Amino acid sequence: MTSLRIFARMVHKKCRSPKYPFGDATRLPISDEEVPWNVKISYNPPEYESPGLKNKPWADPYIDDTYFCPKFNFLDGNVDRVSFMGTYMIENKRPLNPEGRTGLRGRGILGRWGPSHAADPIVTRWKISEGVKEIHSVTNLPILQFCAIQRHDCNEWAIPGGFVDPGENVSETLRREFAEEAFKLLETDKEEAEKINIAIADFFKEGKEIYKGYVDDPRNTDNAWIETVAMNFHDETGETVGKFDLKAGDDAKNVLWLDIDKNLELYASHLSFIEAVAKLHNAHW
Ligand code: RP5
Repeated sequence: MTSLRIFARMVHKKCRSPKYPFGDATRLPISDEEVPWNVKISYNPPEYESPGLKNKPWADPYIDDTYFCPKFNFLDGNVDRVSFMGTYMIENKRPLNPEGRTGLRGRGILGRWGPSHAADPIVTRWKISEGVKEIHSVTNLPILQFCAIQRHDCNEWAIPGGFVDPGENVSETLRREFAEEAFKLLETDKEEAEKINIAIADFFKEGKEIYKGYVDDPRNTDNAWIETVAMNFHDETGETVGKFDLKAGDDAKNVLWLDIDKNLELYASHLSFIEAVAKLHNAHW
């Protein structure tokens, strides 16, 4: 599995917007030039830790708890604390965001100190009109669609991704998240769920890795951030996964096949993954 190498390293922006998306935390404003840790500035940002993380089985303890001895930069039991971005620095027991300052200390709403690993299934099919691929009038290229969800927390449209459970294989996370968020499989009647499960299981065997690395997610902080593996699963005929009715699962408000276009506004850095997929299929962008 090798990712497409078209991603230029960008300064993170979505995780620097003044208001943290949860709680009442606000970030210290910093300029693009002040983001890298090696640029010396006087820096004293606020700290935020969501009170909801306390005693959650999927979350790390508070960083200063004496019994909490995480092995940052290593596989720590079944918790993966290795970053796709290389070895990250530790300062005052806290891991430092490999992409630099965000204007907020602490781990915010994220369960892990350091990297939280996610997986993003980009499921695509062609837009078909009257039995043929629809061609875009400006670019003269066929229009690709991807299965998108509308997030409950911010109403933005996104890839139906999710966090990798400790010890879980990424390919299992990709399939599980898609089934839960786009097909509401946990609540679908048994017979229909069985049909969908079989179709998805086969379909998810053939994927192309699009991206592996840091996500510019609004929940990131100086000490906690999201990384993902984004994979494309393409239904060329629209006859496998593309033919089932989509149904938004618990984590989603809505789900639909969204036409891919460079003017879409998507959550976090998801648009850059979608651009790579459009180019991979020589589709309209
Ligand atoms: C994003 O957060 C990742 O790319 C992934 O799509 C998502 C995982 O978080 P939840 O959707 O589970 O909140 O940055």
